[in-house]
Amino acid sequence: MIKTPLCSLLGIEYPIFQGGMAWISDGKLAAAVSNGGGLGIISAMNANAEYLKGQIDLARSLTKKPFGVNIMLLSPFAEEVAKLVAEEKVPVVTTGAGNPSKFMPLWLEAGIKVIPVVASVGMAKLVTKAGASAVIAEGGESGGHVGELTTMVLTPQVCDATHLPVLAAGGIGDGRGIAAAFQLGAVGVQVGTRFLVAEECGVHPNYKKKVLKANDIATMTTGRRLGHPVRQIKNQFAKEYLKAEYSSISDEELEKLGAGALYRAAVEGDEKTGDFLAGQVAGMVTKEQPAAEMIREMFAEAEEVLKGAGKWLC
Ligand code: TUI
Repeated sequence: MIKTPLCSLLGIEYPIFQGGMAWISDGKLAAAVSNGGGLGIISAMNANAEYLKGQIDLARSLTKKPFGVNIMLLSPFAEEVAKLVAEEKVPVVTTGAGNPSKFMPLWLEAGIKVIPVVASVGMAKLVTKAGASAVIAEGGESGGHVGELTTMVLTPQVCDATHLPVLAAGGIGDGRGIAAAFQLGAVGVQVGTRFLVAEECGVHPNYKKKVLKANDIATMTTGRRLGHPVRQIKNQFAKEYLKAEYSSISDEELEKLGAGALYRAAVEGDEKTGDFLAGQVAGMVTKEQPAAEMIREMFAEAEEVLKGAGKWLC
């Protein structure tokens, strides 16, 4: 059995979070992960409070276990969803793509455990001071909005910079990755891309197919010109977007080009014009299975790896 301080902090069986993936991580997927002993997380993405309330109610109808909500700080609805999670007293809030400090007093007042995703040591120190319960150190191997550092170098530096429990994220999709994260000092992991092919995940079947078919070099990043690099599976959309970034079109035109592309991938399954956000882990995800089975399998493998961790010592 692998038990870490994260399990007792949150009342979960396995120290694993399911990443809040926009248009993908809904109440049904979050409940399945929580019922499997991890922490399921609903993505508030770019949606309003009414949508999020519906997903929170759905999760509560499917599980009695704790779950979380991820708030993407670049969302135009960040303010209203921040208020909603406080009213609803959601047990855990994770944040992404920015500095959550301005919402922290509201969430802490509501008794919420706030666990921000950070991509740098500076942000880890800042959220530690602001009252976070733990931090997620996310390397650029992950899907969606990514930072510059890899999980391998970011995780130990974040562990050195904070007394809080640290979860590693980015590039983790099996038990070997979990064991490696623990060796870097993490006491938990966040996994996105592998849960995208969970049976309970309602993303369009074409999205799952793309992840299952992906190899080691199937992803690429775009978005550096606008300051928000995003990792996705290479396809017509991603290649055209990258070309446009290096052309003379205006930033406004470029933004327009990206609008709705994730929706076209996740909801409509449009293989050409959709933007299939995914982490580098896509290259090692090979089968669709129930979320609970994924969790059991990953931790059984991590245990085996950790038991053999001293095998090269002489
Ligand atoms: O947020 C994510 N992943 C995402 S958000 C998203 S929607 C989006 N689409 C286009 C452009 C931007 C966003 C799709 N996937 N992951 C968590 C994450 N947070 N990764 C990196 C960070 C991060 C980056 C900078 C956290 C804090 C941060 O601070 C910067 C600062 O100093 O404000």
